[in-house]
Parts: sequence; structure tokens; C-alpha cells
Amino acid sequence: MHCSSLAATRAAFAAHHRYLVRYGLRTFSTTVAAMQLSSAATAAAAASSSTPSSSDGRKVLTVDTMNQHIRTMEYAVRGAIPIRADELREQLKSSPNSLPFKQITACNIGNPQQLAQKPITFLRQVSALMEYADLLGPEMIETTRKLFPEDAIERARRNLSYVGNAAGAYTHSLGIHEVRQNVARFIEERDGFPASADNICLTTGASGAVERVLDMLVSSPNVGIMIPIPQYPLYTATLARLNAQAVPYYLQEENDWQLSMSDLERALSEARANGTDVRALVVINPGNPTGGCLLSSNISEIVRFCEKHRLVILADEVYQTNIYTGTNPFVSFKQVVAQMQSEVELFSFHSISKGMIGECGRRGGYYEAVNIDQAVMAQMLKLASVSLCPNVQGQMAVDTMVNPPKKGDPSYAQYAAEIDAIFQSMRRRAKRLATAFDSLPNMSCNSAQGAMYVFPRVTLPQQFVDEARAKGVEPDSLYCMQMLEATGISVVPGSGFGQVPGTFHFRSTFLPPEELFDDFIDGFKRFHMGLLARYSPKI
Ligand code: DCS
Repeated sequence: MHCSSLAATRAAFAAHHRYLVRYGLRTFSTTVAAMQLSSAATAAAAASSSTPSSSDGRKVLTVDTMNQHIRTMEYAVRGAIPIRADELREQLKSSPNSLPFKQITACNIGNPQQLAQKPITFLRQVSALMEYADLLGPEMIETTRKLFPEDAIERARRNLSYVGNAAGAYTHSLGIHEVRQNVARFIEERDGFPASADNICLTTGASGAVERVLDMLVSSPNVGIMIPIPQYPLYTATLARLNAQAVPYYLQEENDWQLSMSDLERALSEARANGTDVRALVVINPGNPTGGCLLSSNISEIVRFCEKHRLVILADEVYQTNIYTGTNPFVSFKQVVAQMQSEVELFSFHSISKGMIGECGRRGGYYEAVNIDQAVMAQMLKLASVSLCPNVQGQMAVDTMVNPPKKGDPSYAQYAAEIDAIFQSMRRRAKRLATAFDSLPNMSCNSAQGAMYVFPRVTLPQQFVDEARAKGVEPDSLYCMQMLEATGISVVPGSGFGQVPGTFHFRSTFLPPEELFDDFIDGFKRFHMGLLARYSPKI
């Protein structure tokens, strides 16, 4: 590497590190240090160090020559703790009695089917029929009728007709037109305002949508995007990859993680005073990792703020049906923008991975673009066309999500019952977990108004904090690693999402099956109380 580019890389690393520390985010070195708490990971690192590296000049692609912006990326949801959890899972397979627990409880990721949530039957029936279309042909249809309800058969036929009977063929780059029309209809019914298929783009999960929009917005390293702290790390990771600036604003933990307008003003004016070209504001509602849900009055203020300061709104609304309180119903940004007759530019995101559908692996999502310049829309089509199209089954699952069986259809009763059972159970689990965390000494936890997570705050004993720092590890990472080693519960340290410096949190999903909840909560309590007893014997 040339000296000048090496210097530039070092400067970029230093700037990134300063920002991470300031907003309580995990750094690459602390991730590595946390991983090295695991002996197996240390062994793996030692083994891989025998691979030729940049220093012996044999490899063209090395960590020093690769895209350095990818090197600075962090994504804690699948970081050091889950990697160690995978190792322990393997260990349990070969020697089931070698650990103080019988199974890994993966609370690090909002991946419901991994934790035994049953898929929605209608959705799978339609996709099965589409995948093996011979089931719909003259030779097999009689048998198929005995196994599948008539509306699933009709739906599969209709879906296949959208793609010229070729479920394995590329579709339009923005997604199948009829599915986009159904998405537009769903938005109209949800919000009571017009929506158009022309403004809908189907994507590979909401992740694909967020990345696409950030790709469009970042035109130079000086561009800044406002993101909440704590945030879902897709945002900081993508901004790091694009070599752009994250402009963080804090959510208010003491106020159920609501968004403070004065902190938005502060963050924006500080960044602009430093010369950052702040172009957009990300709002995650309902919140990940916080579970907070914004009131519509707050959304109007945010819209006004973005109008006034010329910011595009990125409304991440993937948890829009995961709402557990009557006090904070979900209100979409699109609805508020339409009510206010605002001309603010808005992208909103939705996904099949969340809600009660939980089809994370099918990778379906979409964005709706509102008030976006037509010439930009044409460029976005071009950008979409470079990756040809989102996958067909993901698109079809979006279609079922936005256009489920209706009253009177053969599958309606079962569909509604399945959705309701998952929802009621999630609501009970959200409450139980938040209450359990909140009742413990040295912990406080806001209730989850929405989403799939709680984000409790832990007051760690000073001696524990000092020991972690002496090891070069974030104290919350050490806490989570010790929790994993003692209980098999895998959660994500708060530093993976950002937090007020000096505070410590972790994020846990409330997705383990309800029947395992007693064990899950007991195991956690034993760990937490044991740690406190070791460090503060009086408790
Ligand atoms: N936006 C938010 C706020 C999310 O939480 C997620 C996924 C996404 C977008 C992307 O989802 P899809 O690409 O699957 O549509 N949440 C991750 C998480 O924190 N746990 O599970 C995955």
C-alpha cells in the first residue's frame, strides 16, 4: 500500500474510532478482544495466522489491500457473542453434558422461526404450490385438492400467471407489477391516502431497500445521515461501507425511548457547524433495539423538522404490526406526511421478516418512495436493474403479507387464528421479559411497546468495569460473554447499538418459546445475581 493511502486509511480508522467511542459503540478491536475471551476462537485465530498475509506479499487481496471501509464496518447482531454461541452449540452436539446448560437460547437476533415459531400455513401452501407447479397440472390436481385449500390453489395459479408460469425466472427489477399494486393497495387501506405501484420497489428484505436508498444519498464522504442512538447496526455498517458520516442523535431512555426534538436540533446543528452535509434522518419506528413506539404528534414534529432543515426521511417501519400497547398505536410516516400535505421526501421500509410472518430467510421487503424527484426515480430503477431482481419467493411472501386471505375465503379462519396466536404470545412474552429484567437489582428495563426486543440497562459493579477495561473489552461485552458461558443465553451488548457513554445495556429478543420462558428467566436471574454477589457481597 502507498504511504499516502496508508496514512489516509489510518486517519479514517482514527476518525471512525473517535466516533464509536463517543456514542458508546463497539469498536473492531474490542470485538476481537471479546472473541478472544473464547479459547476456541483464539485457537482459530492462531490457525488462520499461518495463512499468508500482506507482509509476505504472496496474496493480492489481504486485509490491508481490501476495501478498508468494509474493515471498519461493525454488525454486532451477528458478532462475537453469537459466533461463540455457535461454537458452544457444536460442543453440546458432541458432548451434551460438558456445559452448565443443555441448549443455546439465541436471543441475539429477531429470527422467530429459528426459535420454533411456526410459519403461517397459507403462505407456505402458496409457495409450495408455486415451487412445484406440477401439483396444479391436470394429472395431480385432484390429489392437490385433497391436500390444499381452494384459495391457496387459486392464489398459486394467480401468482404464477404474474411471472409467465416461471417461478424461477427473473422478474422486473422493481419487482412484479401486480405485487407492487397490491402493496400500494395495502398502504392505501392502512393510511387512508393514495399510494401508487410506481413508487413501490420490492427488495431483498428491508436490508436491500435501506442499502439502496443510502447508496443513492451518499455522494461524497462529507454526506451525513442522522441515525438514532441506540440504532439497528445496518445503518452504521452501511454508512461505514459507503464511507459516509453517521450523525447520531440520542433517544430518551427515561422517556420510553421517545425521540427528543431538542436532541435532533443539537445533533444537526453540531454536524452542520462542522461542515457535514447532512441530508437525511433515519427513524426506526417501532424501535430496534428499544421497542419504543412514536406518538403521531412526535411524528408530525419530525416531519416539520425535516421540512425546515431540508432532510429526506428514512422511516424504517418493519415492526409496524408488532405493537403491544393501546397507548402507542403504530402511525406511519406516510400517513402523517399525507395528512400534513407535506412535500418532504420520504422513503419508508417494510419487510416479511418481522410482524407475525417471521419469514426472515425468504428475504422479502419493499420501500415506498414519496415526493421523490422523477429523474432520481429513474436512476433508482437503473440501480435496481444492476442486481436484476429481488427473489421471487420473497416477492410472493410480500404479496401474501399485504393481501392475506379475506373474511369468507376458505383459509381466512386459520390464517387469522395463527396470526392472533403469535401476536398474543409475543405480547405476553414482551411483558414477562421486561418485568423480569426490571425487577432485578442493578437493572432497569422499559416495557416493549413494540418490535421484538427489550434493551435493559445494567449498572455494572465498578470493579467489573475496571476488570473489563483492563482486558481491553467493553464491559457490556464481557457481561454478555459471561452470561453466554454460564447460561447458554446469547444476547447482544448495548455497545453494538450505541448508548450514552458510561451506561451499559444489552438487547434480548423475547422470542424463545413461551414454555421455555421460566427456565430462560431463571437462568438469567441466577447469572445476574451471581455476578452481583461476586462483586458486591452485600447484595
Ligand atoms: N430494519 C430493522 C429495524 C431491523 O430490525 C431489521 C432486521 C431490518 C431492517 C432488516 O430486515 P430484513 O432485511 O430481514 O427485512 N433486524 C435484525 C435484528 O436486529 N435482528 O434480526 C435481524
